[in-house]
Amino acid sequence: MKTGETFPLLDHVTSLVPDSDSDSDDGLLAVGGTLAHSEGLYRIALDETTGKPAVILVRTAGLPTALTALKESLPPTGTFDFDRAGGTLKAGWTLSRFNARVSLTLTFNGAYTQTMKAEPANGIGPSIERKGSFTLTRAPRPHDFDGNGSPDVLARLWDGTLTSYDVRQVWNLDAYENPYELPIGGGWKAYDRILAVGNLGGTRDSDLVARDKDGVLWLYQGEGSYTAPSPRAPGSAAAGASTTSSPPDPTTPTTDATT
Ligand SMILES: [Ca+2]
Ligand SMILES: [Ca+2]
Repeated sequence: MKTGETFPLLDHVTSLVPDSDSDSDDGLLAVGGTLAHSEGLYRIALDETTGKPAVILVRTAGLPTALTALKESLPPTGTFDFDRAGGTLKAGWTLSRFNARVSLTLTFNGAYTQTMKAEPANGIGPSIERKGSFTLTRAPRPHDFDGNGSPDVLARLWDGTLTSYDVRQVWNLDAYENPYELPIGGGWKAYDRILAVGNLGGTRDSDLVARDKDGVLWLYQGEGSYTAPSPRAPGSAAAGASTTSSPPDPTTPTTDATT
């Protein structure tokens, strides 16, 4: 008899064979799973009481059908001491099955916000998602102007833009890759010398000193962030030079500075 009705029995099936032990001819044995009862061997047969097909778990495989995190090592929360951790940050999952798409998204906006997500590739069951935020601390490194732990090379472009190249990134480039340029800011034509002098004080990060056309030295405090050293209007002069309240007008550079 066919009624055209459909009955949800299993959420997925990997194999299906006739059930030789069944009293009727239409019993089936299925390997598959339900979100409610996990992976295993199921018997599908007509329920004598209701007259409708029903599914009974014969033997469980001990694994959930829903994507499940069996073990997890999440990114840190709060403050994370990058030096103490040996300069690595690990995050990982042991999932209940392979067919999953896993992603870890880190967003930096002063602090790091992380979203770790695992989606079932077969569409069965919900995704797993973990969210958190943390800040990284690390002792400053020499010539590390963006605070990522490796030294940087600064270059002044023809238009007076100061830009930074990270040595670690350059070092690991393949032949067909270009180095990543981190623009710091414009107006650096005003100086005929730009020197990475190490940490002169103030901030704990390495600083820059630039000399303008009048011989005035300008101190740029390193800030150890991805936008540093900020080309703010120099407010401090170094080595006993005078102080002004606005940046000098750009002049033709006489020397390109790399440090
Ligand atoms: Ca760096
Ligand atoms: Ca400093």
